[in-house]
Amino acid sequence: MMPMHNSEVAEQFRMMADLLSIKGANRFKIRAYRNAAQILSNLTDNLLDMVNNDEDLTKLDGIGKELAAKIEEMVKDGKISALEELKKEISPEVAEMLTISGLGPERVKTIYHELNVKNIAALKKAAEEKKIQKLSGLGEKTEKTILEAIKKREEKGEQKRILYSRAEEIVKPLVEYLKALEAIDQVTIAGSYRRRKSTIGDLDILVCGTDSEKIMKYFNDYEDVSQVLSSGETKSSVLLNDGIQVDLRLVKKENYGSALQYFTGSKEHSVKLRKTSKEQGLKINEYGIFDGDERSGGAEEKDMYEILGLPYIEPELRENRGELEIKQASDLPDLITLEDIKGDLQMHTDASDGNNTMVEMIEAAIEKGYQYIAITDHSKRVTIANGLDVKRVKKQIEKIDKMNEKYDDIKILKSMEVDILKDGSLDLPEDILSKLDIRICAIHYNTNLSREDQTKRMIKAIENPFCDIIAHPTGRIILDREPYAIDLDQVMVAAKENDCILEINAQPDRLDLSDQYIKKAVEMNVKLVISTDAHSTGGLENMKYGVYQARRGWCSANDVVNTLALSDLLSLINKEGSKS
Ligand code: DGT
Ligand code: ZN
Ligand code: CA
Ligand code: CA
Repeated sequence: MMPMHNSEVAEQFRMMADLLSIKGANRFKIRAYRNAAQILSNLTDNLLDMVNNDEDLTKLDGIGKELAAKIEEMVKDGKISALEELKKEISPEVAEMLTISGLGPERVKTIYHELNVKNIAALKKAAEEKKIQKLSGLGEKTEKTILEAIKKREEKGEQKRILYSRAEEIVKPLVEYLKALEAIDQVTIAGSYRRRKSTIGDLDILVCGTDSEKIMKYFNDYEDVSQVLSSGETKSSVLLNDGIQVDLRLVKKENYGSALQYFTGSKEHSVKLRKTSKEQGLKINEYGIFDGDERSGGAEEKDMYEILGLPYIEPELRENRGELEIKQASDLPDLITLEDIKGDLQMHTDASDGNNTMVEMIEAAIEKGYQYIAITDHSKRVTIANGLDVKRVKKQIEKIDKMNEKYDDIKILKSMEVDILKDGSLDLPEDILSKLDIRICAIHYNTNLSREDQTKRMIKAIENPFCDIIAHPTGRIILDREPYAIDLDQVMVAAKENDCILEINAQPDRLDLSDQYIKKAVEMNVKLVISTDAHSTGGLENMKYGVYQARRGWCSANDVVNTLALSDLLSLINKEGSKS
């Protein structure tokens, strides 16, 4: 269940004002939206809560009936129909021109209407062709400012990143396509994709093969390529239709290992590796590892580490976070794999906001070979997800008891995703919490508390003897929503002291905890769990993304509780139950 932030509503209002101003609408109307956006950004009450509690929104400064209705629409439907209509008329890309310094709504309006310039790329072209200076109210100086601003923006690399899971969808058919060509012997995706970063800037593909011309032409002809940026004998760069860049490099078989090491990165890791080799009087580059003029290796990637006396470093660890300071392979973590996972401890059914029935979720989990799952529907506070009140939780408990009688192959744990209320207390009473096998607690509302208050609230929940797991600890949505303000270092200390388990939420746009904090948790010996938070049977497949993230955080199987056999998991939880 995704909490709605005030800032999201404010953002929609701002967009509304921008588009209306480019359209040339009534300036009072435009100002009303801008004012409202400003007010909502600074509001301490949560709009979602207000709507859910049927509070009168018009009591807020600057919010009249019309805007109140739009806020409700946004909270309930996730969008504002008037804005959607407006976007059909004027694309948000037109509004993006407003972010170029020197351009306000008046000027964007003129450029759009006079030159039919609809995005920043077209704006740049028009400026280069000196068309902007001819427009009334613009002139040569503004044109120059615009061009400079666009160039600066390009240098800063306003490159859009995509989720790892999206990159995976792009990579699969592309790799198949490449492998189908006989002239290509070997294909590997390097770069951040191989390191399994949560987001990917561009894709870096290494191939080995015989006929350069043929291979490059074949790659450039791939049906999803929209533009060939550059193409030479050993490298070709293209843009795919959705704007993602792919760099293909053709390397010689004898250099494959060194090239793979080089193009896997990270840059910081490789810089450090080069320094290490220098200290030993050796030289490394994408063509191999050299002692003077003599090549000591590079056909295999492991050469690049072995010859330097280092253990092989898994790609997920190559971020220069201490991995190259470790000299013994046995001191590196034995990274967790998907096969280590024995169960899934967060999923929803149609009792709250899931799409599948309990039976469907159970059977899908059996299919995956799990020993156990926890059914974790939302508690009553999360009204928007049809959260369960005490009466419905009791029914759910009975239902799970029956399921356990019916299914021998799997244990279904009685659980709930219990909302952590604003004051840090839990959304269900103790007598019902005590009837559950395991309790997952999470923040969904009041996400804009101060850092101090949010931290206190979370720690209070962690100190509650009924809190076994904290789900999605920061609430981030990658590429979309920042984590709420919280001091995770303090949270982890509290988790450690109270034997509370922290979740690595495996949804590819959450991956919450982040890799850096997972690594800290591992160092502190805070227990972790990888859960899919599935809202459908298909959602159970996301487990692998959580595992990748855990590997990036240096996790071995024994850092993660859902690698335990059921009996061990239960005794761990029960030990916690008696912690206070
Ligand atoms: P991304 O694409 O932003 O998600 O991240 P990467 O790591 O894939 O970075 P990218 O695509 O710029 O470069 C791919 C790899 O090539 C990178 O991980 C390491 C290597 N590389 C690129 N530039 C340099 C460099 O200046 N020095 C070294 N040592 N390696 C580099
Ligand atoms: Zn949740
Ligand atoms: Ca890349
Ligand atoms: Ca690249």
